[in-house]
Amino acid sequence: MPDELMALIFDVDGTLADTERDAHRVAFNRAFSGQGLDWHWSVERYGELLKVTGGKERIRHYMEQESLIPPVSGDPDVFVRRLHQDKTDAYVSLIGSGQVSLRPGIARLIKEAREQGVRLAIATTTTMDNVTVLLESTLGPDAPGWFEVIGAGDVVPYKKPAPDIYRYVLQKLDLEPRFCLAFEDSENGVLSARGAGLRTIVTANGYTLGHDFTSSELVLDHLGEEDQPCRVLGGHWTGRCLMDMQALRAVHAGAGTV
Ligand code: XBP
Ligand code: MG
Repeated sequence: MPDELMALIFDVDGTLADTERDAHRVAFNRAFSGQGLDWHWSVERYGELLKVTGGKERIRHYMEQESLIPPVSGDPDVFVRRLHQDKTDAYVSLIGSGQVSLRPGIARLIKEAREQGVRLAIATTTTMDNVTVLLESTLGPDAPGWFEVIGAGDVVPYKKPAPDIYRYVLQKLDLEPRFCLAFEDSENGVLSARGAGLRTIVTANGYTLGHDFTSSELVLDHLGEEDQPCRVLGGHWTGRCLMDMQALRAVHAGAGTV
C-alpha cells in the first residue's frame, strides 16, 4: 500500500508567485534609497544574492561582500533590522497593490485540494506579513486561514537550506513526511524539504533553472493549467502534464503517469 497523500506544503517565493525579481528586489532597493543609501541590486546581482536565504541575512552578506559599514553608529544588527523592516513595508505595499499574480496551476490546485480535504501548509523563509499579503491579494481575504500551518521567517533559527522550517511545519501538522508533498522552486528549498524527509516537486523559474534538483521527484516549468500544459524539465512523467490531485498522488506514489 502506498502512503496516503494527506498534506501539501508550499514554499512561497518563486513557487506560489514570481516574487523575487519584481517585488522583493524592488522592495530592497526602495528601502535602500529611502535610507539615503546608494546601494542598488540589479536583476543579475540579485540572482547571485538569492543563494543567501532571508532578507536580513542577504543584506548582511552584501555588506560583507562590499565591505560596507552602516552609515549610523551603534549596533549594526539594529541598522539591518530597521532597513529590513522598511523593505517589508515596501514589499507589503507593492504586493497589496495587486501587481503580482500566482503562478500557473496554483489557485486551481489549492481549490481542488481544499475540496478533497487535503491539508495545506506553508514553509517559507520570508516574513509572515509578506505571506499574508500575497495570499490575501491573490486568493482573497480568507486565504491565509486555508493553511493549517504557516511556517515563516524567524520562527526557526536556521533558514533554508536547513530542514528546520519543514520540520517545524511537519511537527505542527503532526504528520510524518511520507504523507506529504512539498513544492519548491530552488535548490536551497529542495535541500530543506529533502532534509526533512519530504518528497518534492519543483517548479523552476528564471532565477532557478540552472539549480541542482536531482533529489526532487519531478521538475516542471509550472504546475499546468487546462489550456497551458506544463513541461517536464527533470524526473519522469509521461502523458498529460497537468498537476491535479490525481497526478500528485501518482508522483507521490513514485509513478510516472496517472
Ligand atoms: C525566499 C527568500 C526570502 C525573500 C526575502 O526563499 O529567500 O528571503 O527573498 O524575504 P524561499 P524576507 O523561497 O526558499 O523560502 O526579506 O522577508 O526575509
Ligand atoms: Mg522559493
